Amino acid sequence: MVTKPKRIDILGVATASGASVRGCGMGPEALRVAGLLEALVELEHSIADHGDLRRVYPEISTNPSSWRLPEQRRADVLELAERTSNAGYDILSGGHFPIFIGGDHSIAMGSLSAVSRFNAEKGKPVHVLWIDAHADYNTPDTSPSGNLHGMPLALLCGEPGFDDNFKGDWLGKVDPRNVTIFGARSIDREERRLLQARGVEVIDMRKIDQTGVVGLMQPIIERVKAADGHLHVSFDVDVVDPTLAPGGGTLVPGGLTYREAHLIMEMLHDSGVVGSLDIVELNPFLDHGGKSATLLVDLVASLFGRSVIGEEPGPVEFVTRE
Ligand code: 6HN
Ligand code: MN
Ligand code: MN
Ligand code: MN
Repeated sequence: MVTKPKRIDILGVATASGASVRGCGMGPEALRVAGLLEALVELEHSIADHGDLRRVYPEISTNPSSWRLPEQRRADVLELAERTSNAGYDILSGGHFPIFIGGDHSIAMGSLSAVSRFNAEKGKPVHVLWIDAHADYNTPDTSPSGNLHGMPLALLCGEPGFDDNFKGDWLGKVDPRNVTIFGARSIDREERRLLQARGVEVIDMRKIDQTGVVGLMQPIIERVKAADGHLHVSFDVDVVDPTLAPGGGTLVPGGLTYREAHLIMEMLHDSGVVGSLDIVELNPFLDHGGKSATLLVDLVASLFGRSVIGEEPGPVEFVTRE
């Protein structure tokens, strides 16, 4: 059993600029409509909703086949990464638990930067659990698509290939040996080489099939506990099987079952080591009647203590919108 975090702060980052498929900019609102705040209040957490960071596009795309041009989307990603990093850092400095709701996975350039900057000052090691069908460890040199949502982990792990626009006070750093990718089933050729060279742990779906979630999660949790570390969980909706979560732009068959996904969150709750969370890649335009959004809200509830048997609820301190 775990003490409740001080206060949970929700920060939306309403963007799809890291992806080539539009729609996940609507993700934060869909998660709210699916009852994210209410689920946390129901569990008697105190929460604050900071609303959404978004970029007001200074120009209309003239590209008929796509939407915004690659260089425009890159400018969006960079601006939002800086703003997310700074806003996330302020939330952590206030002693609160940030939930970053996307938005495509490029928002983790900002969220993970906030987490790593904050903990570096405290001398606390950051561990990352990247729950995703993909590894998101491409660089501009290895990426087959050029899409920035496939690159946030590589950027944070200090991989070469990113130009100076990707540097700045906002950018944090993560040790690749403290990163575990969980649920992978689509990794690009050069990306796989990089992961192996850096010692990133990759738990693919085959390992999950053979060993099961419990035996794979336990050592991850123990390692963070032994290091007295901060665990950042980055949850990409496409890790779940597409039959259960169709609301994503880069779906891959053969994903987590409903119970596997919940069990991961339940174990993480009980571990008490999670200090921050991303919920990303939800595309309400592709979702089926809110199915994926609802599943994500239920998974967040599991991470924050929802259980069938129930537990002693703590007091509600306050609920605010900022
Ligand atoms: N995501 N590896 C592919 C790429 O384009 O780099 C897919 C990335 C998907 C990213 O799902 O967050
Ligand atoms: Mn991802
Ligand atoms: Mn993915
Ligand atoms: Mn199973």
